[in-house]
Amino acid sequence: MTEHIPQTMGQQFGRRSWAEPWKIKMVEPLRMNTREDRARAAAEAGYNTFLLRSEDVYIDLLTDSGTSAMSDRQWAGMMTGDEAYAGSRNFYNLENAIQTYYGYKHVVPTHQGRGAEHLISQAAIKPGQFVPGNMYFTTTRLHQEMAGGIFVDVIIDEAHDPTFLHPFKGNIDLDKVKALIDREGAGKIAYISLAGTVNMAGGQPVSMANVKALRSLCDQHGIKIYLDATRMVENALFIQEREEGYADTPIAAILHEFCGYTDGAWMSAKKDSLVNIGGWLAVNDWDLFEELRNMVVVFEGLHTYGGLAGRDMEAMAIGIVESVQDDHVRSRVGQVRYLGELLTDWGIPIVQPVGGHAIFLDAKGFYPHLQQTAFPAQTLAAELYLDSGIRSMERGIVSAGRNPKTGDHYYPKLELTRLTIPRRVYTQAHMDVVAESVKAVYDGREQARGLQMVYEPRYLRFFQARFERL
Ligand code: P71
Repeated sequence: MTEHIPQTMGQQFGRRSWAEPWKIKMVEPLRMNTREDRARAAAEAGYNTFLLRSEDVYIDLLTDSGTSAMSDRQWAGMMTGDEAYAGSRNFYNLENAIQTYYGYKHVVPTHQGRGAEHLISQAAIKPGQFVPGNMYFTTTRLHQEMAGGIFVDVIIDEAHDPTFLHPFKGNIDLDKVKALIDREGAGKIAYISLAGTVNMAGGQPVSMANVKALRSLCDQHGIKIYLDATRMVENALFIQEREEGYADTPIAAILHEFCGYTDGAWMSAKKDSLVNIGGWLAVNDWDLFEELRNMVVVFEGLHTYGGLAGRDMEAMAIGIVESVQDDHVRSRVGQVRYLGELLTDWGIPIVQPVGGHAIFLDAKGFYPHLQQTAFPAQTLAAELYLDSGIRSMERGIVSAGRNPKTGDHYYPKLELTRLTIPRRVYTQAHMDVVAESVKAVYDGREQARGLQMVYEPRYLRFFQARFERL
């Protein structure tokens, strides 16, 4: 692990400039189309950005998941893939990287994050048990519900207010957890589902003090904590920058300490770990591990590949090491902030403070004249695509889905459109294009009429729903 934090040239001399700690070796051409092309493509896609062909997209900010550029080292590692059915050398490299940097004892590879969510939910939730979490993530909550769990939101109230400035807006409100324990008893709680940089709250971090306090509360009641470590590296940067006592602690050490307060973690390595596919589940308890290792052969593949090729596991092992380098994390989050600062300077409503992986546009702030049932965030995503071929993602009422009992829409307080920045893919000039496009859509905000949903699938409707313009 790194002993000291490497400084960029700018930092060494106290200048404001910073830059990526890499240069570009291979490029992929982008396609630019016309407004007419985009109008046709948007209508064909039912105004759902998930249904667009990527060929019709200019700058793709749908997600930071699986969209990173791999390094030359990772590509070289791909060539050393040991494609044995059992006991691949690359599995042991991956296991070693997870044990070293995340600190958990026992590792189960999975094809991606939701594969791991499925296993932990089935193994650790008994039907009727509560699963308190710091806000929810779509796939996480669905797997918990499919295992018979009842999700309870225990994030601090401030997280639901897009303009409230709080350094650790992802924190758990311990009083909410205590109240649940008092009301239901600790035995009715499956585990605490804790996420680093809470995605749906705008990529907001959890403080070290919060996880420490949570650990001691859970110890008093014998409750386990499992961590969604998907963007925990980015969370570590916020701790380094904002929490007293961590300014000189390397990202790798902060990550290791944080994970040490939890009993295990699941991971979508498609984010922090700089790979196009992969995930894992890791726990400290041997008995739980035995159960998970047994289940993985039913749903994913043998416990030494979990649905992945050997080469994928090698790329992940190398990606983990690259992902915890301080200069990498700083430039990654720095690029997100650069875009955030442009938009903030122009008075465009975005979730504040800017989080780690994306800018979240506040669609209610864009379209105060639209009812939530006219899908403001979906409308904004469609308008951005029409303006300049930028693909974003709805994170509002469509994503929130319906209450399975009553069939009513959930009405989330946050109605957001996410501009998600892939890692090591776009340049600062691309961010300028994005900012100007957002501004153009903001300037034309009064013309927006909203959308109506004309097709609604049963599960995770946001992926495949279709809309028409009102
Ligand atoms: C993101 C994704 C990918 C995604 C998933 C569902 C709908 C739309 C987009 C995936 C996450 C995540 C967190 C915190 C678990 C997963 C699942 N995020 N936890 O943000 O952000 O991982 O996609 O590898 O199965 O675009 P998986």
